[in-house]
Amino acid sequence: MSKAYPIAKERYAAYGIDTEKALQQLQDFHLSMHCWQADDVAGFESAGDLTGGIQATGNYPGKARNIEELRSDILKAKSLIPGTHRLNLHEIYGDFQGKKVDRDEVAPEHFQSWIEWGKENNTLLDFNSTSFSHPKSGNLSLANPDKGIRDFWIEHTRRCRDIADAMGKAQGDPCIMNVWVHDGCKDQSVNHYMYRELLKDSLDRIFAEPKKDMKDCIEGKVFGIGLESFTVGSHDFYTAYAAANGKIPTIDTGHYHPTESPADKVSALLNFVPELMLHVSRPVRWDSDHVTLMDDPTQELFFEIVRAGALNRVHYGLDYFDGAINRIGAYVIGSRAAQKCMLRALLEPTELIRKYELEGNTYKVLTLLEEAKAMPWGAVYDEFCERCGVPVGDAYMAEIDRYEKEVTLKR
Ligand code: RNT
Ligand code: ZN
Repeated sequence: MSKAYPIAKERYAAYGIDTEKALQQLQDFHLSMHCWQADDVAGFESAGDLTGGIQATGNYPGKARNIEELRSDILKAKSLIPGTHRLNLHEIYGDFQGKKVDRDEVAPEHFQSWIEWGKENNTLLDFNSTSFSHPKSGNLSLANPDKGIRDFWIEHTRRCRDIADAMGKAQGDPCIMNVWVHDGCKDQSVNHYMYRELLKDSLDRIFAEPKKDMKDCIEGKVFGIGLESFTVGSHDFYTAYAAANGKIPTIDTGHYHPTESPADKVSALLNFVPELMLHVSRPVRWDSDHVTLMDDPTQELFFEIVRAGALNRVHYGLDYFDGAINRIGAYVIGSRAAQKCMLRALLEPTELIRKYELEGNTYKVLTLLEEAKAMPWGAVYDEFCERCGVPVGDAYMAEIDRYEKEVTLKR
């Protein structure tokens, strides 16, 4: 145990906060690590370009080129992140054994080896359908007026639900499946209503079959690159759809207007939908998917979840893909940052602050919020790392550098 932890424990105890309880809660806090940081969202299907309004920039050497390398990188990252975490797979990361398996042909068998890998490595799996980077993607998939193309993507997404259900069943814990489609228009369009009607109809058909072992999430956004003028699946569209159909909205923190607060959506949405999925990311000027940091918007998001008493109503996915830096480092930094934000929220003397607020004593509210910022939460996080047997503080850099030298730079 570090010398700082007992002091931190005492300081928090003075506010009635039990750091041991917070450490236990942090142990029960599972991130869903996105597999796509390891290879800049390339997947194993083809060597085609990344399309669908998203973009990974940077050419840092050593990205994972196949399923073995990807698994090795994920395990390396996990070994440097305290706690136990899930893995979030996209459909294009199936174990296709070198065969061409089109998106409307994919089936649970292509994820059997992932299911086994998950079991062997104590990692629960989540899943995503994949509408981007495919010849039939174009600007419109599930909202495409061309029936053939629309049916193709409906079939794909239905099959993805079968896969997610098989994963959930095998792991004895629901697989959280996210549907994000890029559908939109680059320029002016007078058919907004029609596109949204088509998307709604596609979703109705996709979700028609009830599933036991998976949960459906739907993710909106403001715009995609090359699709700047109109997004079919906007925040309002999916919020209304989720509320009307008991589905889970996905809040991607990069998918809102720059002055809009994703954190403020937590308490609004949770009054109408059962659960939330998060894609924690860091937009820089646009939906750029930079590595998650302990910045104000991220911190505010976790405060809102804890203050709403909604810890168990949220699924904590990460979603960033920076091709410009060491990719293992990206995983470790972003995952630890999300955990630190969660820990700070767990250590907030919320009940006391609530009391002052209800008494109308704003100066005391502000005092406690300000003082909490300088409380020794870092010592509690270090203690968490130590108890989990992972490097404390920046000590993980040595292992990342070793792995880079011995493994990724040799690719
Ligand atoms: C794109 C969405 C989506 C993707 C991943 C790869 O804007 O955020 O979640 O980032 O599915
Ligand atoms: Zn996302």
